[in-house]
Amino acid sequence: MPGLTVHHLQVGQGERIPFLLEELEIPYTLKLYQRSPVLSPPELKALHPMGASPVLEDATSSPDAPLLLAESGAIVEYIIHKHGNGRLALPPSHPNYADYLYWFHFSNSNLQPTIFRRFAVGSVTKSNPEDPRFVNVDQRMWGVIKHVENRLSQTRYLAGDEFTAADVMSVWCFTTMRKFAPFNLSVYPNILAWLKRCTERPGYRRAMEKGDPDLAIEELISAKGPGLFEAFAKMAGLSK
Ligand SMILES: N[C@@H](CCC(=O)N[C@@H](CS)C(=O)NCC(=O)O)C(=O)O
Repeated sequence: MPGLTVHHLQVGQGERIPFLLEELEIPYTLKLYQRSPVLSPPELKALHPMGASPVLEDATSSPDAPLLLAESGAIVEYIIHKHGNGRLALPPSHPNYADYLYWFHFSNSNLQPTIFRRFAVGSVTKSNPEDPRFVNVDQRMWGVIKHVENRLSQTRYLAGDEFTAADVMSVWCFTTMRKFAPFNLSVYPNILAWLKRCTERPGYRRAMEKGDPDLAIEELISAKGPGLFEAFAKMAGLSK
């Protein structure tokens, strides 16, 4: 039956989409791709001009010409409003609407780029604590992490007391993303407790079982974080 197909490059941010769909209990087909050896394989590159994961294919309206949508934030909003009756989003009438928007967008617009910039500059500068280029990105990243920690010391979830799509967007930055850009969460107890709450959810468990069964959730949510993605470590010259 034509419906939704999620194209997911394993060990990556595409995991957000099965997570959302499981939470919303919307049926979908999951098409998995393996990194080759780090980036997208040719068949995923051919799917969309950006060649990246996730990509959503929606054949519900026109089975012969399915819609293809990339960008995880856009996909999450599309699914919620087109197929989910607005569930897991907060509406403008909700007192936490602005918080919801802020934290939803924070993930891809601030958190993720800041973490990855610190990793990239760290690779070039050998994370030299006396190199101002590294000091700048390092301080910025810990500032952003502290900002999330402060938020979660006040609220159970990012947008407030309810679990929302803002959490769906952000969890991966603290879990699977650390396989590429490691950082330690030992002194961030509120982030660790939030990660535990989010990843205990049956929707997350089902999504990871289907999409990335080889990832150990206990490692992803540990303070130390998971081990590096091997092919990426090799490429970045980090393997022993
Ligand atoms: N901003 C995009 C980023 C997509 C992206 O870079 N995805 C990574 C997976 S973590 C990817 O496909 N990398 C492989 C490649 O670019 O070849 C989103 O949120 O969907």
